[in-house]
Amino acid sequence: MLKTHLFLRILIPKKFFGEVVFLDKIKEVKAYQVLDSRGNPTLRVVVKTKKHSGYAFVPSGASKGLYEAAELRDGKKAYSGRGVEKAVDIIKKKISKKLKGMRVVNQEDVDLELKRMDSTENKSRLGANTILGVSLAVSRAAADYKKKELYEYIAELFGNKNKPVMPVPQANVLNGGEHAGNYLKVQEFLLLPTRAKSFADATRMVCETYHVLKRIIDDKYGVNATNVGDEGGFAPPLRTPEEALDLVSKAIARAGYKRKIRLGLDVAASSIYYEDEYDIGASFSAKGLMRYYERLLGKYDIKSIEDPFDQDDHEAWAEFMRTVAKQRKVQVVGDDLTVSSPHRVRMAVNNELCNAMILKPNQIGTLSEALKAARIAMEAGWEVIVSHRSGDTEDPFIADLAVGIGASQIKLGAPCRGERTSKYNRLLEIEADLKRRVYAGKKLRF
Ligand code: 2PG
Ligand code: MG
Repeated sequence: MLKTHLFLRILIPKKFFGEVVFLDKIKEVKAYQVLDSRGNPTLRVVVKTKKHSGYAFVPSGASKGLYEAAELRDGKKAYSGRGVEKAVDIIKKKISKKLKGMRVVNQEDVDLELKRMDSTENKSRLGANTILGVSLAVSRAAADYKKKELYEYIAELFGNKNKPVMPVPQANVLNGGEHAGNYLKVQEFLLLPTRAKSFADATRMVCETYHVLKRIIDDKYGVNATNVGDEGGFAPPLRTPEEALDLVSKAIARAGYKRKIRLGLDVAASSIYYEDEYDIGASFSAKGLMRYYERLLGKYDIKSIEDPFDQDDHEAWAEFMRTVAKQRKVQVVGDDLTVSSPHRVRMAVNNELCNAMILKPNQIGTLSEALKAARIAMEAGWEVIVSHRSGDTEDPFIADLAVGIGASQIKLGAPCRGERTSKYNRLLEIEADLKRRVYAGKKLRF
């Protein structure tokens, strides 16, 4: 390789050398204002080299953490201020020029350059959405250049040499909180098919339970109650977490998957925290909420709780970990708490605030930083749950991300609506193509 390089160096005039040898150099970065699943504008970015290209869509959350990197929105009349034309302009006029000539295989260099150009703590100058679109599209272009599947290339970037692991889906089948027009305060009721044989088997279990749940809701609340929320889960007129948990538990049992599908909650507690009180249907102090969770854990087959407390209520997180989580062996997941930031994950590891994290690249803005956050978490023995956003697109990037880094779980909504099924479908394809792989359900502690 080195010899060929030297040989070419002698033959080719200096100014054309890089051009000929490095076919992975960025020629152009294109950007488009398109739509997300809520009918809000978002970005599609395309990175082009001479012969290769990569694209990415940017998702957007509703229940965002206080410490997430900032999205850039136009703030004009069009689309109620949510347009992303400014971001499109920045990519076309500034980023494309700056990155021209950089190599798509140098992900960290590209991400560092993007961070340098932005130069703010929370990526507010260029916008985390702007930066992320470019960062992810660069990685796809690199995979294309290397003739690798995206998950294979991500595994290489992450240094993951293990046998491929297919993640356990966390399927959000009942939507509440900021994702639905009902009074349910807990945002997500999740199916975790841990005892499946494969991802395909897990998908089947989720789909069958989802359809049984639809019939149960129809019988009890009528057909109007079977419409779906932002993540494809049903959004019936429920008020208390118990009502929701009763419905889901019944559906699991009726579908024949008792103890094979466990339950998860995303309380998204930062959205229900007002002046030291949590409004989860009834009002609780942090201590009261802990006791309430304990009762729920005793009554239902709940194995995972995401954002059980506010992002700044660290004392409650730590106490919950020391007491309830320890006794009950429950997975305590940081999302708004950790915001996929290496710095915040490190803080949560040091203070033992949780034992798992949600990984959403758009919370932090570059692929390199998201990978770094996942690495810190895995080294601490945490589970990593790669996740969609409530406003998502047809881009299945997170499916490849989960397999690439060997995440044990992926949160991808209900098996309903195209922006959700695109992730299931990509994982089904990856699994079918892989000769050797394991299903992560076997390795989980619950
Ligand atoms: C969450 C997410 C995804 P949002 O809280 O985990 O389910 O919701 O994208 O609205 O932040
Ligand atoms: Mg969450």
